[in-house]
Amino acid sequence: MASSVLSSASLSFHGIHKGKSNLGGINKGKIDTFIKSKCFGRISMVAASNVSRFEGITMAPPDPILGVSEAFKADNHELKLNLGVGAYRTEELQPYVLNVVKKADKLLLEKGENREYLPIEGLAAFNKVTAELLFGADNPVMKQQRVATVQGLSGTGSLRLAAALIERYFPGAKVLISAPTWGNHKNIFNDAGVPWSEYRYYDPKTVGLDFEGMIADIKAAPEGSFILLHGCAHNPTGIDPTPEQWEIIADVIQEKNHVPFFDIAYQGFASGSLDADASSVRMFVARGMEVIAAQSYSKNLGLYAERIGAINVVCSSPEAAARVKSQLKRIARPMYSNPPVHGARIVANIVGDSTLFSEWNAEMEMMAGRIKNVRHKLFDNLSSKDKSGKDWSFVLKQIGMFSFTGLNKAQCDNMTNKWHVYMTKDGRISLAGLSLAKCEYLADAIIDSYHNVS
Ligand code: KET
Repeated sequence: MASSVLSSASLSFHGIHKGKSNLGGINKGKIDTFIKSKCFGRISMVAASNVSRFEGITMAPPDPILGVSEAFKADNHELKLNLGVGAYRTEELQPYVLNVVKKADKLLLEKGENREYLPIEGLAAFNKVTAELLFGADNPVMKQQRVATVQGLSGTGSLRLAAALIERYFPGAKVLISAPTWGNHKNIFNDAGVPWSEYRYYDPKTVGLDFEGMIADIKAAPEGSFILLHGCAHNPTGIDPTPEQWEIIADVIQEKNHVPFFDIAYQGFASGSLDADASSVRMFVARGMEVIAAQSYSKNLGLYAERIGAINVVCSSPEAAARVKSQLKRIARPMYSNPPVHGARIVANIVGDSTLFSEWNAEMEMMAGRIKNVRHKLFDNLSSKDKSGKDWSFVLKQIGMFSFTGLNKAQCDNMTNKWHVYMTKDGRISLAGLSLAKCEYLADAIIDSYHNVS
């Protein structure tokens, strides 16, 4: 304590520095008296000017998703359940590090690679495999070098780069986002200064897709708009278009000369298959369309904190792709200079090694399978416990990490305040944070909130 008083004092007051060596045996009370007596004038001066320059800055609200985890931590109730953030948990509700990631980590440690800066665009080996995973290694766009791929700070950072590109090179162009969508999309486009509006997506009556509304709104958007689409496992609704509906969406986007802009944060997590989950993106590319796609490895490899993902822009010529890539680098450089290396090496090593790659696929299937199991158990519990005759089958129709319960804000508040179930206020629950053992408790909480809170 005494030394911290001394060192902080010595930082602020040059005069004390000299005295420091003479104070070896003095206790804290004496030091305080010493500081006050020697420097009283100076201290009161500091206090007088102690009105913060930041006085006008108001308190920001908690983040609607990540803020839920903070509230969860602060609750001491033994039955508490965190179904807020989309992060995979084991059946014991513990965070999960994939075995294949542990293996890749060990190999990287053995190799003892250096920590030099990456190039602005990221690790070349990562950029190659990430585009191949998304589009397919034998996709002609890869051979024709028509894809500009830049490693980003996971899905969020990659979306942000694309947003900056749109703001700079398509001034005034609008991004259309689904209603509802992942909460951070609006923040990303707002901060990048990109105007956005919503297209209809979710129909509360059917707890399904409002396909007609979606098509009408995309048709009505100004020509050349950017249409943000969730590649698979739509967040927060868990409702994806069917393959036939995807084709119609692509028809309309093509007719209107819009640009499809995919956010694909759950590849492999929706169905358990990387290829199946990329089929929407690949279908658009196969039509010869120019496509933007932001990828994330937070969920499918559990690399949440490594911040690893990529932005891909499929262009109609290799020359355009090279120019787009150069401009993405130009945007990244003053934002964060260059991306982190560790997650990129993990992905590149896993995808580049056939044994590790198949192990990854098996673990992804296991994770997707666990989520499907709790989805079924939750549905069974809801159906058997709720005697009102309400149809809960929508839970089974949804896909991916989430279930959109249809609970309103007051009902969600009841889930948290009465039942200690933490979830986002839009009615979304992360099934990845649920165990089979907790399904019955959750069903009780949902039934109570649905029927007893209006
Ligand atoms: N897109 C979507 C659709 C998405 O759900 C997330 C994360 C991201 C992008 C970005 O993830 P990143 O870790 O930046 O690669 N969603 C979960 C976490 C979050 O909100 O940040 C969630 O919805 O809970």
